[in-house]
Amino acid sequence: MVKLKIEHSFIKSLKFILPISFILICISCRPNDEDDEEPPRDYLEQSLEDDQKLVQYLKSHYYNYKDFSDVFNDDNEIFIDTILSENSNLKSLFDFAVETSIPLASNEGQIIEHKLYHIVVTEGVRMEDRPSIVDSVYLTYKGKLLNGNVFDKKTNPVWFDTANVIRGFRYGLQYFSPGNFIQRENGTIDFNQFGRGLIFMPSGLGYFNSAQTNIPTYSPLIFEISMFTTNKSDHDNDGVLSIDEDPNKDGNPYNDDTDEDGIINMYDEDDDGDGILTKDELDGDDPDNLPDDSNNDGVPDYLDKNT
Ligand SMILES: [Ca+2]
Ligand SMILES: [Ca+2]
Ligand SMILES: [Ca+2]
Ligand SMILES: [Ca+2]
Repeated sequence: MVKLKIEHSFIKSLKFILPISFILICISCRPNDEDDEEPPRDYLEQSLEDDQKLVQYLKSHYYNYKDFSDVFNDDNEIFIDTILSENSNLKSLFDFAVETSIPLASNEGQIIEHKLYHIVVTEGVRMEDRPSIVDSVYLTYKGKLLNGNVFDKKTNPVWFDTANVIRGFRYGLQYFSPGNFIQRENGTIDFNQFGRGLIFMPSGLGYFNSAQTNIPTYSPLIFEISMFTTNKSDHDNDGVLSIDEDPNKDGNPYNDDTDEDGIINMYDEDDDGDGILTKDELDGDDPDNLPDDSNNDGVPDYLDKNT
């Protein structure tokens, strides 16, 4: 089952985040409004309009699911086509799609739910290594518009830090499991039994009003992905994994800033702002791999200004 050969150097750098394709780079940072620019459309209205388009697309298209029915076939291409009267017996994408709701705050602070759809075409074997919304992933992908135009494609795998990609990609990737890999004597890496599938997102989880090369404003996006491997991130190297830098325990490390200095905990080397670095406060005198809590108040020292 040798399906993909990767140069040795790629795997040696598993711990590093290598090239990041420009197209998926952070979009939460919108360009400054310029005088001749139209004000952005209403988030809620746009999310509803996009969802209508997505559902219509999902119901009127199918993918070649029969080619993936029993065994791992890492070589098969996923293709999507229109359901016509002569093949109306086929199941549509909508029959397979799993819907999730992603809350997004508008500029006015209003929370707007955006519907994201995904289809796991092939379940990867390392389900325990699915990426969280702050981890790094090593994958190939193809990005398309609803009209079928491909706007970006990576046929050789690339590393992405999911903290730096469009939200639809960040939230969609967490459903895909990586596979196995073996390193051959000649240095190449063979990946097999990896997760593959499709992600469908409204423009609010993509680029919204910010046009990109080959992506018009307000475009819902489709991604086809293969998930080869993942790496758990600790962005600030403080010994606490980024996904665990979530003291309010809502599963989202992007909204936790214990010392309220404007730097979220996952990037903050001193989470409680007491002048002692988290890595020095985490598990000090008597290391037991559990965070110290010297005053036993349930708040670990590194998050506790009083210790
Ligand atoms: Ca950390
Ligand atoms: Ca949180
Ligand atoms: Ca902070
Ligand atoms: Ca501290």
